[in-house]
Amino acid sequence: MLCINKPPSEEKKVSQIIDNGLKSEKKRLERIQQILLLGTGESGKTTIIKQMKILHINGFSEQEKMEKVPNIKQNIHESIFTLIDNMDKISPPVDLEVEDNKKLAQYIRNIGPNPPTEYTNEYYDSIQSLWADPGVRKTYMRANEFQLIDSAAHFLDRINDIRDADYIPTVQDMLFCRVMTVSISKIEFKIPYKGQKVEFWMYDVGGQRGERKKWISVFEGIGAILFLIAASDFDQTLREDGKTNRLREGFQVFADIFWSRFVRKAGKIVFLNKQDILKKKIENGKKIEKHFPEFANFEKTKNDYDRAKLFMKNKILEIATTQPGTETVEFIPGVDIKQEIKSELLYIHFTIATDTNNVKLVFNDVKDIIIAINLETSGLV
Ligand SMILES: Nc1nc2c(ncn2[C@@H]2O[C@H](COP(=O)(O)OP(=O)(O)O)[C@@H](O)[C@H]2O)c(=O)[nH]1
Ligand SMILES: [Mg+2]
Repeated sequence: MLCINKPPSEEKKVSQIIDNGLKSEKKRLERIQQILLLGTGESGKTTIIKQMKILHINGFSEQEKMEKVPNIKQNIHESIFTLIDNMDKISPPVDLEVEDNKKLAQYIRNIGPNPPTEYTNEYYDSIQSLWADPGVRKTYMRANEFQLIDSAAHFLDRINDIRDADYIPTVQDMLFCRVMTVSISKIEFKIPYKGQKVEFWMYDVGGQRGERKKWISVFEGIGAILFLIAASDFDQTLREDGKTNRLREGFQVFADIFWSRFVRKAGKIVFLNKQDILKKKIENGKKIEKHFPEFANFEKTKNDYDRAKLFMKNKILEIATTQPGTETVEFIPGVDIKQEIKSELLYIHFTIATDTNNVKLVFNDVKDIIIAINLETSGLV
């Protein structure tokens, strides 16, 4: 009897295609998903890295917490010194309201911008007295007129715990502790997805003007860019020059990245961050139209906070849909070849990077998007 290999039935073919598809998807999921965090200084990049450590690794060890104590104390000193130093420099100036505080303010001024070598009771008592002074509180409300770190109130409010010799930072303290990033660092973690463990590498960089030239060195192989803009920056100026509006700079840097040919294939996700501070500023009567006149007539029907959110989201969409025409690429010296730039999909989220639950929810969405983008760009879907 002759045995002939029968051609596979349609059904078998389909199941084979699905099998192959699943195998390839499985393979694709074995690929490392590389995410790059970008954004101007103090937009919240490092805080997102800390949240990944909390959510996907093992959080902070006792030792890691203890190592941050000097930085937290440094944050306290920088905060009180900046407040005291600026109260008579802003226009109109603000006075201390408690007479006895004047000599304490001088004592802090004499220490200078760097923390003291020894933290005495006199030092902590002085800070507590000064922070309670209504004049200092008024100066704090006008912090957009000078450069104050965002964690100032959090740590000045907690000075009673922090001055304790047995003080161990809480997770919240770890999230609020501000240390400027000057190098490029990477965090690795795995997330369960469709029965597999998908590996993520997330890169953190410095955001200040001088640091941005280093960004290009990490563009290679990046699947997604997570771009942070501090939405609360609308009434602040850049620490780098004390002049440029911080939010405008955030939008500008985003535009440069969005349309950069070096990261054309990477998925782009924007976090409009510091929503808690934005909301508080608006509730305190801070006006966006003072800095962005076009806000005055924007979507008058909504409440001011919702208007602000929509206004900023629209700004980003505007950037993403306003193609800067063609890009000139110099392939041969002296000969310009115009190259068409195509925009990719864009995802926008409103975030509070210091709120672990908020980041957990948002990142759950973001991770799906990143994996989907990665599957797409690898030509599978
Ligand atoms: N209240 C509040 N503070 C934030 C938020 N995101 C970041 N911060 C604080 O802002 C400061 C700068 O954040 P950081 O992550 O260091 O910014 P980076 O320069 O982009 O890395 C830190 O003190 C953070 O705790 C937020 O959404 N809300
Ligand atoms: Mg940083």
